Amino acid sequence: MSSLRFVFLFLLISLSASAQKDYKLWLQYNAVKNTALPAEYKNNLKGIVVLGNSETIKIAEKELQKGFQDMLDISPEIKSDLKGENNLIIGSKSALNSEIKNELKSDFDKINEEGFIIKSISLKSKKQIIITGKNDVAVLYGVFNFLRILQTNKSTQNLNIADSPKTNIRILNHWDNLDRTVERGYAGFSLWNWQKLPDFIDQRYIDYARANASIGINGTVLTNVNANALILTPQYLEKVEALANVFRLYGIKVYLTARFSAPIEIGKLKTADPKDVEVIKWWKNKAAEIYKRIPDFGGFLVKANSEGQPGPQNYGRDHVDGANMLADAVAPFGGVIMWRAFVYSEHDANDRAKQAYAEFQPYDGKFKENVIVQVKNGAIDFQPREPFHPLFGAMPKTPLMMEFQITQEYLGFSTHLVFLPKLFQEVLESDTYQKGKGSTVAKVIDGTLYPNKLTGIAGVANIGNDLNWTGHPFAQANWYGFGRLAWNPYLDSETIADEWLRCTFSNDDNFIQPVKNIMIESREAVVNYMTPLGLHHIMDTGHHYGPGPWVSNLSRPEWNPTYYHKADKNGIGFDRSKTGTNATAQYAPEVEKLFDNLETCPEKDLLWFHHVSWDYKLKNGETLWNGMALKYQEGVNQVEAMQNVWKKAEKYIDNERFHEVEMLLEIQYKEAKWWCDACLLYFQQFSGKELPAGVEKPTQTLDYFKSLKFPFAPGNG
Ligand code: GCV
Repeated sequence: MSSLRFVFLFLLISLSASAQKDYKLWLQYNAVKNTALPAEYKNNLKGIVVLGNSETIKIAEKELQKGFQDMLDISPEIKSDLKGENNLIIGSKSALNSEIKNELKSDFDKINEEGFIIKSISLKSKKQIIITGKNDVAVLYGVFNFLRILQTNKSTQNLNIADSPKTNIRILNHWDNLDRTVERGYAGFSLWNWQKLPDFIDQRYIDYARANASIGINGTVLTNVNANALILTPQYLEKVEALANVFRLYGIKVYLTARFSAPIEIGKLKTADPKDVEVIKWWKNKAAEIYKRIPDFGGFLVKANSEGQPGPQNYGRDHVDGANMLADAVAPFGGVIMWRAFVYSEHDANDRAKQAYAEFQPYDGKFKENVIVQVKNGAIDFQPREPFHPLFGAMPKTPLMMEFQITQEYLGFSTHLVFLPKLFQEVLESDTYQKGKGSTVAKVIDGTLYPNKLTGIAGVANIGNDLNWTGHPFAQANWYGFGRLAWNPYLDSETIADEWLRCTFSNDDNFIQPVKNIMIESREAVVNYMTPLGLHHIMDTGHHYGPGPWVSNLSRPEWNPTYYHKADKNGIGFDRSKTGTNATAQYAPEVEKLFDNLETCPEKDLLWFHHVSWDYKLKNGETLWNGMALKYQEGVNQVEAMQNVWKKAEKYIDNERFHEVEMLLEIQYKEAKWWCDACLLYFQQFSGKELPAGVEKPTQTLDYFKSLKFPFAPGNG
């Protein structure tokens, strides 16, 4: 072979090896180098005892084999009997003998249906490790958790873990269209290859299910909330069934979005009125048809009477009528309706932030018991920072589920490194005070505050068919972190970052510490360079790419950034206090008081709740104008600092991912500067003040920034 060809081949092989790293997400199973673990296992582990033979148990068995092989370079024997000691036993409760069941009695009492036990036990004086749960999927969750212990370099001595998910529905919402475009998707096209389904099962479907199971996600809505009724036709249901068959083995239920007008569009009815008997019958039959194919079908997610989507109000009915009609259709099969509270009207000029609460709160207690209302984390729309949605805690008789956005529609697409669990944690920890101090959003979501049977967390997926799934290597952490928080909404984002880095890159502390710091700081950085001090919704129109605080010409008032920042000569910010729209009154009195008073309102939310003069003194003594300008600059500086830290990471990880992140950080820096310059130049027109010392001069004129057009920016549904 000529040396040139050899070099070429070598390059190809090493390239594909690194590309695989990107693809493997947090399931790298890197060799465990720096602990006594390999020795401990090589010498001691006698075999894996597999009890049960379902497909799911086989998946668990294979996963363990792979983990041991890749991480510890051992291939323990697979056995079905319990002879000898130092075995690793896996199997669900029903497959265990009475001696083990007795040994674990109190542990089983501690877990719910999906929970798992990982425990070092002694059977007839012989030491064993057991991974079990009340069903096979729970065992699979336990296996992934056990492997994570190895991946993160923790000890496996004296294991004693009993862990259960705190929410029932832990679900990804894919805003995927049938033509494979993804609304607000920045990682390529949809994973679902409808054209080749049902006969062609892409390996990606299996890998997707495996990744989700590894973090406890148990549901997926395959289609966009801006729905297409065609998905409910037999032609497509056959394809959905094929996906459900793959996902089921990993404990993942399939859900679909229901277009409210489907009875007209595909059912040839004249109306979709939820009180019409033919319509009611049509949905009942449709549900029966779906459940015949997919007995464990999860149910429907519905966006109704929102942003042009049809709904019950088209027929003079309300959200309760619509949701309950669908709830009746799926109830006989155990299905659930997730009804979205993301509603706002162009006919209400007062304050968009108040509308979902105003419309939904009075419905408390009126929904059927298999309806759960899905509420976005904040009252506007997935901004870099929003105070928690006032509906949380305000509907005690209605199950509410959280909707987070994992895809970064308003946070730099898949180009910016932003670790979202930090944002998610901030929301979950927020105290609603609805039942006194300590009534956190997390407690509303997991049913602790008001005991609801249904609980859940949804995340708008950031997954596409890009090689690395999520566009940015670090956006994988947001998928991972979402899953971990859906399982346990009380987890700390720093712990999640630590786990993810170890599982994805390396256990070397010299790498972990600085890079974890980048992740933790990244959310505040994006707030600073896009929307500091409570600013919101000042992005450009349609695609939402880049700054557009000047936009004021859109047909609906509440689509215009000027509606939100209200900058004028006197100051800036949306007055939602008593002197303004009184949106603060939608919160519990303690929170209302806090937000309403300029003195006590947290500065991070200042301009969300108050219109403040340019000379207003911030807590650090700066005027609002200077403080705002310095915050924008701080955001840019933070990205620069992230770049500097990342440069030092080169020696710890593979070239490909290192360079990908390096290039992306460079774009992030440029875009941070773009946001900073464009916003400051624009707001400066109103403040009439110079930029303070420490803020770099803008690189272009305001006219230049205003002239930028991006007709093909991705994700624009
Ligand atoms: C799926 C925002 C997004 C839309 C999205 C909508 C929603 O308005 O820009 O793309 O539509 O939220 O959550 O329904």
